[in-house]
Amino acid sequence: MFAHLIQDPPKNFVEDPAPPVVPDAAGQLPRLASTFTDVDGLYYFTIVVCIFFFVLIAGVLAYTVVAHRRKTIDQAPASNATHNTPLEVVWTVVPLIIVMVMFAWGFKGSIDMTTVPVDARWYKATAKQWNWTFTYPNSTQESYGELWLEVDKNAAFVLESTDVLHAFYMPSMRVKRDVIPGRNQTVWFRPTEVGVYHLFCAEYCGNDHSRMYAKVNVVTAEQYASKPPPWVKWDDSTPSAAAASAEKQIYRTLCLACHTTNGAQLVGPSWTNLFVRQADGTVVGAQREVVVAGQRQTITVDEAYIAESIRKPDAKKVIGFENLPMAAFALDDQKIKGLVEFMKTLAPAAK
Ligand code: HEC
Ligand SMILES: [Cu+2]
Repeated sequence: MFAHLIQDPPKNFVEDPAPPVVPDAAGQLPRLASTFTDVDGLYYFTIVVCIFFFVLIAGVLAYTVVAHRRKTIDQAPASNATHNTPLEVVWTVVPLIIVMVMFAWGFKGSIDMTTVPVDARWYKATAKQWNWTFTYPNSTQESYGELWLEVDKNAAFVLESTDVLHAFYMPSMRVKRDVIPGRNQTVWFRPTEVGVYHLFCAEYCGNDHSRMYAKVNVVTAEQYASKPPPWVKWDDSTPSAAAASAEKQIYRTLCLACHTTNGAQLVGPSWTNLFVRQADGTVVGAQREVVVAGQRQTITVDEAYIAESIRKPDAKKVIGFENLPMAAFALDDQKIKGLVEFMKTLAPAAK
């Protein structure tokens, strides 16, 4: 009866995430790289204090209930004491001291995390529903949904939100900081091990909050200097595969909620049949049935059609999807070219 309401979740919303992180014996995510060792110390201190007092208080309580219970119906109370001042002072002052230790420890940690060392490289992380964009130091180059950092170099972030509250959360680095619209928050850390790490949004920010994911690559100095593809600016002499791989980031973060790369249909058509690979290996545009101002037309897919579909989605609506929405995206020519190269890599062989 409700079958029509059940939809398969998009299967490829994160095409290529970082490898899963296995919690350690204490159920904690392993601390893979961080300058902030205090976070774990305070966590374990708090857990030990909680367990100690739970056992102590529950033990005394259980013992008293059993040992001092009324054994006959007419047994008189053994004591009429209403309070005990020394005991009350002890159970107020001791927890106060413990809580002040936790406060001081946590406060120091939060100050450390936001006091950026002078030699840090500054990145900008822009959060919006529901993706992350990164801008690199002294550069206008951006990457989407994926970030590159150099190992053993302090990385500082200006955190910017263009819409609602988000939070920048990297469990392996032991950092979490709210991203607040209209206010520039900062956070920093030093990645100390080469690897691939997760970055999550940790502040509920709407429908696709759980998909607000970015992959963080911590690479060696040589790899960082060579500027990995999605980060470097490319030009017409760049091999098409490199251009495709550069702008695939856009697909991963902006388009995959509605378009798949495996033929499955979500809100919009899959991208697998936009181009066709011919027997000689050349890739040509496929035929497309569209509605233009109420008229049915057959067109051949080319870069201009793709650009128009992105910048003015309502100009030509694909048959079968006439009533489905796509928001316009203001992407520049270079990004659209890269996306076209990426779409071409999905072309099936001609029959
Ligand atoms: C909210 C869902 C949604 C998102 C997000 C979305 N699209 Fe679309 N897209 C659609 C729908 C629906 C259509 C079909 C109707 C039409 O032609 O406008 C479509 C059509 C297209 C077409 C024409 C496809 C064809 O088969 O002829 C292209 C190209 C396209 N989108 C590119 C993109 C790109 C690039 C992005 C990311 C920057 C994107 N879309 C993000 C929903 C979406
Ligand atoms: Cu968010």
